[in-house]
Amino acid sequence: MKKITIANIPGDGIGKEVVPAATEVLNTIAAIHGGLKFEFTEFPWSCEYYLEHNQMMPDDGMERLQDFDGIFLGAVGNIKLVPDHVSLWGLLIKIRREFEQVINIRPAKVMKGVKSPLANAKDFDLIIVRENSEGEYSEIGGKIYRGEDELAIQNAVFSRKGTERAMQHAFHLASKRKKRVTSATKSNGITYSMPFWDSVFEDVSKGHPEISTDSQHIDALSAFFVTHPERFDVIVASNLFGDILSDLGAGIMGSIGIAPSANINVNGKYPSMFEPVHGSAPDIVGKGIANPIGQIWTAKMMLDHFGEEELGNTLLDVIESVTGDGFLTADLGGKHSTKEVTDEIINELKK
Ligand code: GGG
Repeated sequence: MKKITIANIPGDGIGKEVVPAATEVLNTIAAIHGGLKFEFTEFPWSCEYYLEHNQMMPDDGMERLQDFDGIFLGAVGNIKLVPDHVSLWGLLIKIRREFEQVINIRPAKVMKGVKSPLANAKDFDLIIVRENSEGEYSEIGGKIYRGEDELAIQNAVFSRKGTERAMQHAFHLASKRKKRVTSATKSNGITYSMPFWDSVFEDVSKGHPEISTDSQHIDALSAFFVTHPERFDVIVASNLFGDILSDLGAGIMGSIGIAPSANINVNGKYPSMFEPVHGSAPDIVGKGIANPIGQIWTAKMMLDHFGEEELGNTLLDVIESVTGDGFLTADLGGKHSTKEVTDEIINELKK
């Protein structure tokens, strides 16, 4: 029996609704498989936890997470209770940084039965590999002066090691797909970091002659993303470019409620963390209408990560057959509840 230990952190808002839904789906998959067992341990760390304890997780929180195989997170944030910079940096970003989850993978695909704002939506099926630890989101910089002389400086940091590992991961993913990697650059405008990014991409490409490559400036790439989505398979991007592109991808998918993501620790020293792209959505909490697909698709990414790609692909096929049959929550223009969509996915899995 293959046992996989998972730390469940439902977090805030609809995280508490969609994590149990996706956990039920994973338990169903394990039961059907027979040789696989998930052992879930739930942690109540959230903004409500903060109100009681004045911190988002206990002092030994990271040690308690360290020995799990993976972390399955819902959403973090409730600005009515705790400022976002406190809740996010105290839990979500803390885990990403301290567990060296240096790569963020965000697939984007228009599912059957889902209306996309894109006319040629059926060709939209790609993966964005976002460098997750440095780039434009370094915490290096400062502010000086006041009034009309006020000045803010933010440095972007691109290390060879960080850039290379994101690119290597993109090539690895492309080798299992259409064997194409596009690099998002802006070396015609950003004069040090982006030419460096391009040269690392050239070096990494040489080690993967079986993969076709191209490099596009982020502005043109964003336009092609919409007009010629068939040109893309795996896109590797810096922290900022990847962040923007993946939200564009989520928009094209029809709803941020279905977008999944994985934060990967590449050296295997710490657990990776799997979370949907969406936040806690306080406006729909408790109504039973949250879209569970972002979290369930995230569960598929977790299956892939643990070497269960066949099961992961089956789960994605089932999700698509359920959306194709019109089981859609309100964010996708449907009338079905979280429970109805989840139950239908479970019923389909059992067939
Ligand atoms: N699963 C992604 C996540 O929780 N992101 C944090 C975030 O965006 N928080 C703000 C919010 O939930 O509204």
